Amino acid sequence: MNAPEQTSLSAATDMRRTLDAAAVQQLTDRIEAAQTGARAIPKLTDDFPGMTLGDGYAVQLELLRRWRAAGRRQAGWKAGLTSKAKMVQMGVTVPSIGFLLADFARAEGSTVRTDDLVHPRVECEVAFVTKADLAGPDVTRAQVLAATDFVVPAIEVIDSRFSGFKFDLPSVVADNGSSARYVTGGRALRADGLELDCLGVVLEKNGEPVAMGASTAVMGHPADAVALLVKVLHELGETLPAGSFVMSGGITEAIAVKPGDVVCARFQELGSVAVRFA
Ligand code: OOG
Ligand code: MG
Repeated sequence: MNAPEQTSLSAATDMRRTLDAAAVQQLTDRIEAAQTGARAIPKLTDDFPGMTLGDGYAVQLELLRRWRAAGRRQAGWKAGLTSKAKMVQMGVTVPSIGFLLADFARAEGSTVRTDDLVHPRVECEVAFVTKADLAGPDVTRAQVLAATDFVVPAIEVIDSRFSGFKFDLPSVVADNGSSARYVTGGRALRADGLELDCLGVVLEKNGEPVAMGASTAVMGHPADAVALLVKVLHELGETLPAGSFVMSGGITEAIAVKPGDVVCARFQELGSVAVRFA
């Protein structure tokens, strides 16, 4: 397998902004309406071609602020576009992060509705739960692992709110990294007993293998994606508190799902996670 395309961390964390406060509010209105109404909209850069990564995060953080003010609880964060398979599929070469609300979670083995989603896709990911705070621009893989309480296998259900699932980096960041639902399952295990950088995974849809890979595809080691996430948070003036749930990014390309599909992600060591769509 080829090494993941190397991306510059400074490129991922240049937070210069061009939008004024009114434009951030207007774009957050658009994203919030599209997410709540499960409606596809044109990507934001069609109207705001000068939009930067920093502008995208300004919209994302305003969306988070609104939803927390409405009483929704944050479970943690996700890193996305952290594997070459994902980058190639989406045509984006820089990883990004998004927030995860507790109410995005669905139970393993449950049936996930699709009528409140636009065009869902599934991804298999290694998720982390932390037991110590992580903060700053230079967190290492070892520090992430020391701060990890356990890892758990997960399926993320992503759902871009942009027409045709087509976007660029500022737009997808504003859309909270296409976050929609997530399902954990399998076995929660301590990281120190695992070779976390070489866990195989098979993604099955309706009993057929549709994608397969290994965790090394995520930046060489999924903990490095968590370190990248902490760096981006630092640039945004945030930290990763103990007790956070963190998804490290899809190992393979994402697979489209429709009502009636059953998806199972089978991870080496970590067990499997299954979910049905209706
Ligand atoms: C962006 C979200 C990417 C991942 O794991 O790479 C992501 C997208 O592809 O829509 O969640
Ligand atoms: Mg993902």
